[in-house]
Amino acid sequence: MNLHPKVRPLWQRVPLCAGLAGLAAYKALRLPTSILPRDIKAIVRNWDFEMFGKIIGSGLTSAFIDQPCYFKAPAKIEPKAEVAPEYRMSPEQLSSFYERGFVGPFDVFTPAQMQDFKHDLLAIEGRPSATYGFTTPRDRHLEMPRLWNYMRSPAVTERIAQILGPDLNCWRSQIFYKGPGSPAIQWHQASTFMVEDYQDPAIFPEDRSEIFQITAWIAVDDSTTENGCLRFAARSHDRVRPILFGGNEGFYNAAFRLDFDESEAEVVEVPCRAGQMVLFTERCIHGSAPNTTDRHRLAFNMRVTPTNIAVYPNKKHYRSVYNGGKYVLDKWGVCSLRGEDRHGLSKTVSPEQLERDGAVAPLKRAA
Ligand SMILES: O=C(O)CCC(=O)C(=O)O
Ligand SMILES: [Fe+2]
Repeated sequence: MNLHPKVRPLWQRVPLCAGLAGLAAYKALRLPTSILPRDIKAIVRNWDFEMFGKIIGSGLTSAFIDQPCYFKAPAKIEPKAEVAPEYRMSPEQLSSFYERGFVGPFDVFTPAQMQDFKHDLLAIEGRPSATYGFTTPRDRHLEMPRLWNYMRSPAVTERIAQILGPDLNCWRSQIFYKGPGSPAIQWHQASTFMVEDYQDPAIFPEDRSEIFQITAWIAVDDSTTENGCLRFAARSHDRVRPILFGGNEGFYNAAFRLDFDESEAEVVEVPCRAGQMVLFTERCIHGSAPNTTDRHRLAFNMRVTPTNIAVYPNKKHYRSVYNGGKYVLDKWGVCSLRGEDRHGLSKTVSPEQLERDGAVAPLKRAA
């Protein structure tokens, strides 16, 4: 699938649908996939029959771009880890997370800490990544001990542990620099992050209907209605929606529209002061409004899984539809955020490396 899926003329759609039906049959018959070309192999292996059904049934006008999942609320809502009293979520906060798909904001750092940290983040943001070799907002914690130290601070990890359990890996982080006047980040959601390159999932949960991934988003600047704070379609984490072809809304480098009606949703804006954190499941539809101010809005996020989930197993590289670029995974690894990784399913980066000053030159303080 390309970045801007358009509705094709009928004479193209008919044979393409027939081809896809052939691939669905190939999958149903469990024929060997190793002999297939790369792109075809990814479809046969990673698409489930609901994905085939959607694209074929819609006559190539709609498709799932991530693996479908249906959220199953836990029978009993209780914290999955014991934490110190100061980090305990109230029963209302915990229930609100499961019911609405997000919770927060929580105070995790002081505005003064973030005001100081901001200079370092801005300095590194424009430099080529030591991990990937090109400028990208992703995974700068692998070369920036100060960022890693914020990410693993108990105010962050102890809250995530109550949702995901005691043993946690962080598999990705991202800096979100939203420049003055920059456009909205459109409504989006993800399940296993197949949405990244439309080929392979990034994470492999045993049961997709559980909460197997949490995003922690931390404001470095105050985020407001005017500069594009986060917004959520509450309760939309019940399922992953397909996209409609022919949409022209921008989501970074991609253009698509979720099959989702904003006017029927309960849209909740979550302004945060600098140093506050919001936790959400990436399958809750979310985005952020345009920045209508003349100042940037800076934030970072981190994506966390329990250690029983493999991330990029046997994968050498992936392409990001959204950020652009080929991410070679030689220097990437998950980082143990809390507890112990007894499963060892993913490549890891050692704590020693994370605490060591990265390969980048010393940071100059911006004026
Ligand atoms: O910072 C933003 O505006 C969007 C963040 C987001 O989509 C995410 O953290 O998953
Ligand atoms: Fe997102």
